[in-house]
Amino acid sequence: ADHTYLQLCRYILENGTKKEDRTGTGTLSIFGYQMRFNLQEGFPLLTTKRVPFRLIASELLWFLKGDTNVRYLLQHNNHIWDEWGFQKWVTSSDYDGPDMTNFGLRSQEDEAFKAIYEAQMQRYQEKVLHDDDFAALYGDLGNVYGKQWRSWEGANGQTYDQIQYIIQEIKRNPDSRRLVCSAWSASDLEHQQLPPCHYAFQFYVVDGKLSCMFNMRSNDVFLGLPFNIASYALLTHLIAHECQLDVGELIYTGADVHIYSNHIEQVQTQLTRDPKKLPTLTIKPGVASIFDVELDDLQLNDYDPHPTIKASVAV
Ligand code: THF
Repeated sequence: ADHTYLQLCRYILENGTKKEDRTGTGTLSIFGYQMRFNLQEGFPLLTTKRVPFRLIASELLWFLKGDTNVRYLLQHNNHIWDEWGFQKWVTSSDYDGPDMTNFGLRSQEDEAFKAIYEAQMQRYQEKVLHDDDFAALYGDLGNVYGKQWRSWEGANGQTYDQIQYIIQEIKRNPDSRRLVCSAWSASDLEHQQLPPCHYAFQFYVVDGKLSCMFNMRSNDVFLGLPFNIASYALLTHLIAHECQLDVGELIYTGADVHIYSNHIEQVQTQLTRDPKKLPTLTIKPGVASIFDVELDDLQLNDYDPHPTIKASVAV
């Protein structure tokens, strides 16, 4: 997995074009790229830097519950979505603190501002955790993955559980070519904090093995992609487990695939490291439905990565 990933990093450094972006950070970007990971070779959690599996697992379980409120993530000490809920609060008329315009960039450039921002962020987290009304308003990220996957709203007002449909179909008709889940909704774009980056995925069954292809419209290669690969690998393992199949291949298809300009040094450091043996994943036997899986049911074995490499997320 590391080799395939590092090859993409090298390709972007050599062939990427400087491109401005929504966040104002600037990127090196390419358009269109595919990677394949054989899930029989191990669980594709990168070893050339430490990738926090606990955060990937709690985020995926959050999606699978159909939850869209960051309260669940905060309760599991997972902060990867905080900035998006925070943004919703500080741009609302309820917000009464110091000006937070463009907080993502400013907190990286201005130490004094960073301290003020962190105090407000802490206030935000406390309120989401302990104030139900606040959490309902500003912890909820709207129509993000959990909603789209588990309770897609049709034009007729009915809701559709795309994950349940996929599982039923795999059991009933594994040859199906409709094992698709879409998170992209044209009619939702104006209400979404952040339209889905991984916007669709599809399963495929052959020779008793379950494969998955996922599509990304936009991909932050240094921070996001290692999470995305592991997350879809975990989803494939969970669905295979429930359908009593082995795991096959994980296929990634990316469109605007980019390295943020403030991640280049980190990528270069990672490129100097030698990949190690991949870990393996065990799912506790006896968990019948993927909707009942808890964090403790998932065990990652023999993960011995190179150290963490720190970087700031663009908001
Ligand atoms: N926005 C951007 N700019 N990049 C993304 O990867 C991204 N996501 C989600 C939504 N918007 C995005 C959020 N996913 C980290 C990882 C995944 C994220 C957001 C942040 C991150 O900072 N990871 C750190 C560890 C963080 C920690 O320990 O708390 C890391 O080193 O991996 C793409 O889905």
